[in-house]
Amino acid sequence: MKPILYVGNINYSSWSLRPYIALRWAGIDFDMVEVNLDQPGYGDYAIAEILAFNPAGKVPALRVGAAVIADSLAISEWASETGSSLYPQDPLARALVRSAVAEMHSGFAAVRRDLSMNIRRRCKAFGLPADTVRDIARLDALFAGHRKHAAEGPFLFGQRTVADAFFTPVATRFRTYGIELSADAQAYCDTLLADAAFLAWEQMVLAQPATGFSRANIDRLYT
Ligand SMILES: N[C@@H](CCC(=O)N[C@@H](CS)C(=O)NCC(=O)O)C(=O)O
Repeated sequence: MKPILYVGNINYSSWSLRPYIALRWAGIDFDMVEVNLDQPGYGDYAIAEILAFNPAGKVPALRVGAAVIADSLAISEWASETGSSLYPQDPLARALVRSAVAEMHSGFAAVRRDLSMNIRRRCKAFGLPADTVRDIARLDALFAGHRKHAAEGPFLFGQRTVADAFFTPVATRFRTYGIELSADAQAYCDTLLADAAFLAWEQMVLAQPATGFSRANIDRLYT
């Protein structure tokens, strides 16, 4: 049986997009099941449909045989170790990739709070608080700072790595809310948004009816 990736609403679930990209890039054949997060239990990790496969009550989760890997980073690591590697060979380069991934996985709370992923949407954010402006500046510096690898390829560390899978949702947030970036950071985001794996996800989003999300304020911000 193929692994099954359980994801949240694909227009909104930034956590879900990351392992989808990593699995695709690693060349893993998998099925995907989308769970509607806009239902009772959301926010309390108590959606019954999710609890049926992940006792932590969260998506994404990857079922591999009898096992369930229940975290976007753990799934991406599994993809990289099972399929084509998504890390460079050199230990120091690997550490730098992991450092960028860890910074995303455990940080940028203000960007997550104020620039919710909404792939379909285009608007202009205004009046962003200082912590969000700081997060955006740090992401811009992180993106632009790694462009020294540009000679080896257009991704953050040249070739595709788990870091790029983790920053793809951020690139959609910046596009959705019209965030202005430095030229190098913008070029990097453009690379992520032109990638075939992301475009396949975006096609799935655009093929769905545009429904809102009643259990969060994401559709009401900046209108
Ligand atoms: N650390 C986890 C976080 C996953 C997570 O927070 N998922 C949210 C998606 S919005 C969720 O499942 N929420 C369900 C709920 O709030 O009830 C990962 O990276 O996979």
